[in-house]
Order: sequence, then C-alpha cells, then structure tokens
Amino acid sequence: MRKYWSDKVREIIKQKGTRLVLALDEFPFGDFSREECAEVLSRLVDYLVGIKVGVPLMIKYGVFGVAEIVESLKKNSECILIYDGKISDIYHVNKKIANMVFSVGFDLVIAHGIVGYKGGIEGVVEVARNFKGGVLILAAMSHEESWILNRNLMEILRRYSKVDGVVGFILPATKPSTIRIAREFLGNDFLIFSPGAGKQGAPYGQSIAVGADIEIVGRGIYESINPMESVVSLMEVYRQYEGK
Ligand code: BMP
Repeated sequence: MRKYWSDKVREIIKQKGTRLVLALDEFPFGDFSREECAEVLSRLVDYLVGIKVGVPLMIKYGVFGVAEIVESLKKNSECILIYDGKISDIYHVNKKIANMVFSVGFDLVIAHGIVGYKGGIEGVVEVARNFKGGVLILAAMSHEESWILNRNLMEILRRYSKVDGVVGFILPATKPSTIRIAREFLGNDFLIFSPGAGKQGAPYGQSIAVGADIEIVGRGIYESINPMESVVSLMEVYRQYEGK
C-alpha cells in the first residue's frame, strides 16, 4: 500500500497545486453555523490535499457524525481523509479503534511510534492492510518538551520503515532537522507530513523545503477571518516547491 498512497498523495499535490492538509480540530470556523461551515469546507476542499480529523471532533460529533462530514467532503473533490487519534494502546484495543475509523471512510490513520510495533501498533497496521488503508507513524513531535519522544527518532524510523502498511511519518515543522534526517534515511518511498507551521512558529513552507511532502495546518486556517484567502495564499508559498 505504500506505493499506492504515496503516488496518490503526490498526484493530488500535482493536480491541486498545494501541499496543505487541514487539521480540523474545531468545527465550525468562528461563529459559523454547522451548515455554513460545511459549505465553507466543501469549497475549501479544492485547495486541500486532505483533511485531518482529531479527537476533539470525534468527541463532539461521534464517529458517525464525523463520518457524515467526511463522506460529504469526499463527494466534492478528491481528498485524503486522515484520522489523527495518535493511536497508542495495546494490540487488541488498537484493532478496535482502527476498525471503527477505517470502516467509516478514513484513508489513513496516525499511530504513535513510541508505543512499539509488536503487541501495540501491529493492531492498527493489520486492520489498515485489510481496508487497503495506510498508517502514518508519529515519529517526533512539535511541542516544547517533545525531546522525550524525539530522541527516539532513528529507532522509530528504523523499526517502522520495515513494516508493510506504514506509508509515512509525521515529523515536526518546528524541528526541521528531524525532517531532513528522516528524508535522508527514508528516501522517497515514504510520505512525510509535517505540523507546526503558523501558530506554533515554524514559517509556512519550511517543512517542504527540508523534505516534507505535506504541511498540516489547523488554526492558521480555521481561526482565520477568511479561510479561503488563507488556503489560496498558502498555495503561493507551496508553488516555489513545484516538482520537488
Ligand atoms: P495548528 O496548526 O493549529 O497548530 O495544529 C497542528 C495540528 O497538528 C493539530 O491537529 C495537532 O494535533 C497536530 N500535531 C502537532 O501540532 N504536533 C505534533 O507533533 C503532532 C501533531 O499531530
């Protein structure tokens, strides 16, 4: 599945001329009603490679409520849907979580690399293979005290790059050296998604310059007065990296 998902994501990047995945941690945007928000999202989707839905939205709307939103977005435009539960439990619980989210239409799920594969993330990977979905491994994080996790970067990359079903890694834009190191180690077969640009301080586009395929942006878009203007202006930033 690795080649399938990396080709698919890179094809959408080419088609849409952007590198952006929206982190949808809040819904609706500002004071919009749910209907208005759905409308804004359906227009934004043409300027997004994908949408990442996390735990806040799942708690608010439940897996089927989120599935409804997800399905309606997929109708409008090709778009990769990512569940960011940072799955990090033992094998059989991970399996249940992965089964639920893949069965409602998610394409990729994010799992915590530090948990370990055997008896842990293996549960997510097995389910992903059944659904022909993919797993993205969180290999380093963007926040201040993330060094506790990040010092394990090489071990996580070594371990998970051997696992069929793992299609890419999440690496922080706020720590560009982790992206450089990972790209050099992984080569071009794996996808790299990077959060941390905008509100967390990394300049937009920096993660792409050092080897990421995709930038994940949340508040910079959903808190913006004009989300459409924000996604269009980010396209200009990513245009510099066309063909990279
Ligand atoms: P924002 O652009 O609003 O800072 O959002 C960043 C998004 O990326 C959030 O959804 C967060 O869960 C995610 N993220 C992150 O910020 N740092 C990490 O190390 C890993 C993440 O998944």
